[in-house]
Amino acid sequence: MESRIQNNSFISKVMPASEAAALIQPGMTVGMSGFTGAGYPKAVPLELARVIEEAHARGERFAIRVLTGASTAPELDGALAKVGGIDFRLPYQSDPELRARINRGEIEYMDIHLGQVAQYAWFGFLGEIDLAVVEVAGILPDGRMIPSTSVGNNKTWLDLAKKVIIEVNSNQPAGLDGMHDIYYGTALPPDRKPIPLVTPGDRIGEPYLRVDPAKVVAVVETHALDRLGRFAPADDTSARIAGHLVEFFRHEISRGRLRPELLPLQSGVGNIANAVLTGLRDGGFEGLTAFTEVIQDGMLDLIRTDTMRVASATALSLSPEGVEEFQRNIDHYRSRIVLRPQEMSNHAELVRRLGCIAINGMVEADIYGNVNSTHVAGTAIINGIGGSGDFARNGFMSCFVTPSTAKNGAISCIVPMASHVDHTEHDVTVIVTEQGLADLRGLSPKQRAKAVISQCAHPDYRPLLEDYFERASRDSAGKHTPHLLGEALSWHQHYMANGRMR
Ligand code: 0RQ
Repeated sequence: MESRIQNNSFISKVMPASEAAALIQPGMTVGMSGFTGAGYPKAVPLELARVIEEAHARGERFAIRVLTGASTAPELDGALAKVGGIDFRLPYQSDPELRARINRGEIEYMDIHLGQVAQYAWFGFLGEIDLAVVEVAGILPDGRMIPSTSVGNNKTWLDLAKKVIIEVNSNQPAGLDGMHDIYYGTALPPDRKPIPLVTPGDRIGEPYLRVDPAKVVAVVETHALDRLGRFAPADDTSARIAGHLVEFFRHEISRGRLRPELLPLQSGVGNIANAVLTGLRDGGFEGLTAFTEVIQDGMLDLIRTDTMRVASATALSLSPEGVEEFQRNIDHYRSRIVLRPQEMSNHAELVRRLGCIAINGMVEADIYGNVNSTHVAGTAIINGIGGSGDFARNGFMSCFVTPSTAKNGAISCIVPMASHVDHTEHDVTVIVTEQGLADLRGLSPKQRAKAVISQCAHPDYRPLLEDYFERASRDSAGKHTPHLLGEALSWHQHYMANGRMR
């Protein structure tokens, strides 16, 4: 383990996780590492949950504000939520325990674009950051740190926090050294300069994270795996969605609007996004690039097979088999993968300059192309907007994918009016379900409605949507975006009352 902590000042601060956790006080705002189940602290939050539980047993109030990169794992979000230890949380979560408490109204959760978290912290919008708890893969003799399997907001937490706890995880591969690119050239308005990145693989910073050693109050050694998810094998629905997109890309190439190597891909989380990447591999594409947030198994496979030349992201989110493959060929992946802070991976300036093709999952879309990525029936959050908005608004084109129905057909994912809007009709260019693909570019609202209903709706719901649109077009007060306001959300109401939309 000594070899992972090569700086004497850091060695002198090594202590058990329980002692480090005791440094965290009620009411603190704590910036933690972690992005889509990778690179989160694995020991201190668990010990903190124990401290909080004991405090509650004594009748003392103890909760903190938790800021992260994105979702973490049961050892962090799950453990702290379970003991009532989180007052406020941002920006993205996927833990069942945390989600349940947010939806019961017990935890305040701010759902915010992942690309904006760091600048909000720097602007002072999130208050003071009392403490950072950050996992790294190692500490160099000069005190710089080798980042872990995610970078997320770590640079910002380390820079802004008053005190810092470092977890050094010797289970993370040593070969991560050299894979990261930490850009220290950010500034606040009005002093910002252009970010000098013009292709996805550019390295514009340095491979290591810096921290003021005087702020480091504890170093904790761990040896634990990231949360490793599994992906469902592509089924007929996801394969059909992938097929429609691949056909669309081919069509765009034939019309001269895309090159054969496409443009840098951004691919969201989830099984369908993963299946689309597999579809691209099988579709014979070559020389692809990615400028995205998360590298899932599907993208790793594209890199392994040389279908993809280079991928920029802020985190890896792999299955156990994916991790095995990553570690086995880490030198190959280090020459193809760049991991950056999420303020860079999701930066509006860069996404727009590179012209990313954004592909993200969604909960529902309405007939006019407004997309709900986050809330069931408008009120219960699933995960959060994540980075989908950073890419949807700023990318070259923005594709949203979903099966046409959910819950065994009880729900139509194409509805008259979205019950919550994360991506407005102005930011959505393509909607895809297993039924087909609606290309919304250059269309007015009524033209979009016809395309979405005819191409994307499930046959069980299509006649109902046609009927709604026809009556709205006749009876709506305004005829630009026709709606029957008393009826627009009735499908959701029906679902809440009867467990099905029809
Ligand atoms: O619930 O598992 O209980 O059955 O939502 O749905 O079809 O498995 O799809 O895994 O691709 O997730 C939008 C959640 C889709 C994801 C969302 C229910 C459905 C199921 C999951 P069950 P699927 P996916 C970059 C980009 C926002 C963040 C983002 C997401 C569950 O894509 O979180 O894009 N996106 N980040 O049954 C009620 C509907 C429903 C529905 C699906 N209309 N009504 N429930 N479900 N449609 C990455 C990051 O930012 C980190």
